[in-house]
Amino acid sequence: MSASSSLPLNASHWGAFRAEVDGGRLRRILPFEHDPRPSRMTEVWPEMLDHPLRVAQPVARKGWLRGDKGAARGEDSYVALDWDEALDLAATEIGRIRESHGNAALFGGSYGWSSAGRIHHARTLVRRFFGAIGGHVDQETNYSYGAAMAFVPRIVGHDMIGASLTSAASIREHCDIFLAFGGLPLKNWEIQAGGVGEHRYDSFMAGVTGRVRTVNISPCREDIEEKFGVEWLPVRPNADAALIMALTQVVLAEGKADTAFLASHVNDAGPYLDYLSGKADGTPKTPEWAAAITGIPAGTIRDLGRALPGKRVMVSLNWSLQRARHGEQPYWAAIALACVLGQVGLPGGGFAFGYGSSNAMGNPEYRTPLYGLPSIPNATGLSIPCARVADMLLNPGAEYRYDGETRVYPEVKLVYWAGGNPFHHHQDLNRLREAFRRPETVIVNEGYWTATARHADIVFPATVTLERDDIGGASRDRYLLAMQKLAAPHAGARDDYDIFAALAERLGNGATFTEGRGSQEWLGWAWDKISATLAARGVNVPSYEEFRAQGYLAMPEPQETYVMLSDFRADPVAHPLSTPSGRIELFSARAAAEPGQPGHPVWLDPEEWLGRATDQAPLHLLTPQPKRKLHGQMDFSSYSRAGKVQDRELLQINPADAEARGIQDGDALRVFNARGACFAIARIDPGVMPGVVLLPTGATYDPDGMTDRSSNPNVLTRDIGTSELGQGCAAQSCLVQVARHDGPLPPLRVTAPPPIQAKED
Ligand SMILES: Nc1nc2c(c(=O)[nH]1)N[C@H]1C(S)=C(S)[C@@H](COP(=O)(O)OP(=O)(O)OC[C@H]3O[C@@H](n4cnc5c(=O)[nH]c(N)nc54)[C@H](O)[C@@H]3O)O[C@H]1N2
Ligand SMILES: Nc1nc2c(c(=O)[nH]1)N[C@H]1C(S)=C(S)[C@@H](COP(=O)(O)OP(=O)(O)OC[C@H]3O[C@@H](n4cnc5c(=O)[nH]c(N)nc54)[C@H](O)[C@@H]3O)O[C@H]1N2
Ligand SMILES: [Mo]
Repeated sequence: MSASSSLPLNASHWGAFRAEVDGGRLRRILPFEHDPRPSRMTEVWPEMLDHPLRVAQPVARKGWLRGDKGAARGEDSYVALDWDEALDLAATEIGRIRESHGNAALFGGSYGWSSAGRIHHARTLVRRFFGAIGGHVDQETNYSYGAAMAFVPRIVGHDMIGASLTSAASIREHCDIFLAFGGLPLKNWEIQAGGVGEHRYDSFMAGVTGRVRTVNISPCREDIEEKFGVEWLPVRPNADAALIMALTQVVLAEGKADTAFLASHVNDAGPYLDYLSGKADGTPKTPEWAAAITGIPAGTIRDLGRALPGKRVMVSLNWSLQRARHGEQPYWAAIALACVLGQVGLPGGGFAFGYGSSNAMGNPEYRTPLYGLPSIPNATGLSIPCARVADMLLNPGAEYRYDGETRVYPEVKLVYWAGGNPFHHHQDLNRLREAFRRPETVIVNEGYWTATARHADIVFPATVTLERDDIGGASRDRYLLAMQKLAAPHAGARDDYDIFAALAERLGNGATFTEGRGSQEWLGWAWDKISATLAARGVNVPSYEEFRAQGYLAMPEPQETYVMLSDFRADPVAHPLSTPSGRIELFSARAAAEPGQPGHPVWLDPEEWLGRATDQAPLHLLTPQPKRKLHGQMDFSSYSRAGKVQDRELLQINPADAEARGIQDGDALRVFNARGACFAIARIDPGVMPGVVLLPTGATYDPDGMTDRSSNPNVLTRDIGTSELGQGCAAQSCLVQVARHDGPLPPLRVTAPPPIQAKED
């Protein structure tokens, strides 16, 4: 036992940790004693608890109080309110809109990563609140893998996304060739939704590299560090579907397809095989065809395709590949390649989505029991695919296609966000800003003055996880985590739970929301359910007090090495998939019903990619997840800032592209296209393929007209769904220009809260 193990524990999506608390103040963060690779991101908590950007008291926007109908949202100053005044104001406004327009005018989808603890999970609470008061417009799917989440279940059934991937142990033992589309970046394994007890990147990589031939197929070499000895195959962004199709075509042309598997487990491979051979459209999808699209020499593609048959092959795609126009297609093509090779359901082989996207992928299922507050059914039945939020606000009443249906955007009058930051996460922020001026009222619960809080009419100051007791964990992580309150709430901050309970009470639905419990009682309720679940599995469960004193409960180590779809492979009749045919659909009638979709995997032009580069926008911008933070969270911590220069993020650019623009390493840059502009600092990197630049997400949007004074790449990205099939976020399809910025960089405004007046006279 290490000395720190007697200290109180808490957890975030980037890791569990222990804390030294002295005289009511948080002094220091120490790593969780069982974490083999603790994230440095946890260390910033002491400075973030009382950071100048904390929201200190409830406020209302001045212009809104005067009835400006949203005109000054994002530019205004605020008036401080006391809690009762603010709660009355918000409840009256929600009640007024509910009365005059109905619950379908209330938007409470509130997409975002909230906190790790389950009981105080803000997004769960905002949805429960709206459930209690009669319903709202919700958001479905997610930004991470929204296109796949909607579409892949139609092709291979449920649970193939994000859930149980073939275990790392199975790859270690059986895999010969691991095709890593988008790489296996270390930075992504810092994070796991719900809290991380163990960062297991090192043990995962030890199994996936070395004996196994691993190919990093990505525009960016550092997606797998060179020390792992992997091959790097640079590919043009958004071109992966074409590469996968050509690999499949090589296998077919060589007569090496597993025709028995196609006959027994696949629904109608015929149309796709005819497309690959060229029988359908006159264009065989050969390596030569793909070379022109992917930028990879035909010989390299042919050699790789010839190497696959007879080997155990894992076709692994990161989530980033489907956050692009027609992002459904590389996933579908990968499933098809695994079928043609006959690898689906074999140990260490098949297809998988997300090994490189989050910690613990390929871990066994610990089935860590976790309970958030139960949801209350949404009486309106309305929801939008989450990434269509600006479309909804800008086009009330408009029809759109999604997942085989025609839907209509509702007419939203009030937006409530708690636990998310759309001015971080959404594409084309100048358009979102326009959209956010449409509703009559915007209410936000936040711990910090984020760009979203700055676009709200009423802001409630929320506590952060370290100011609350809670329970966290994730089903692929060994530890159930007892999160302990380490500090008193900052200034006037309150728990989201208490804010929603008070609003529900004022709206006459208090008992429905609380069921007579406070958050501590809900914690007891959750523990009872956890204990019962574990006891039923024969686990020796400690008392709640013992659990909290230890800080965690280790789940029993599962024995099995899991192989995705092994049941289905063994007996497709006894274990059919939840697809229309019960088999893997390489032809889908649902897909074929949409315009431009032939019903099988297809290469479709993403409109903004290197194949359509222009003089105005010649570079493909990729916007990966940031290394030193989770999205926009902790953007102003010292750790995040240490990765920036002049408070701007680094843009990775190939030496040839830099030279053509007279750019030297460390130069200030302007990054721009027709939608907007932002600033960055040049990092010249021969490990980025020519024509591609990378600027991570996460910088706090600081608008000055169409320009972001900071480095938020979402002023540049296009706000369009992946396609009618999935309507996911398509951020990775974006063309830009980059130029040296010789003058001084504009001072940032978002390093301090907006102007707040003590009280309206
Ligand atoms: N260009 C581009 N854009 C992208 C992506 C991309 O690849 N490229 N990726 C997308 C993806 S995958 C994602 S998941 C999204 C992430 O987008 P978000 O999840 O919206 O981003 P976060 O910064 O994590 O926002 C969470 C917010 O919740 C707040 N919060 C934390 N705890 C609490 C709490 O207890 N109560 C309350 N009220 N608030 C709390 C935090 O302060 C923070 O502001 O971004 C998407 N955007
Ligand atoms: N440190 C840190 N880790 C995180 C997060 C964070 O904010 N910070 N966020 C978490 C969340 S919410 C999510 S959803 C996951 C996201 O996980 P991913 O979507 O996998 O992450 P990204 O960083 O967007 O992309 C990974 C790599 O894919 C490559 N790539 C991009 N486009 C293409 C393409 O068209 N083809 C190919 N072959 N490669 C491409 C890029 O070089 C990039 O570095 O990350 C999680 N992990
Ligand atoms: Mo995500």
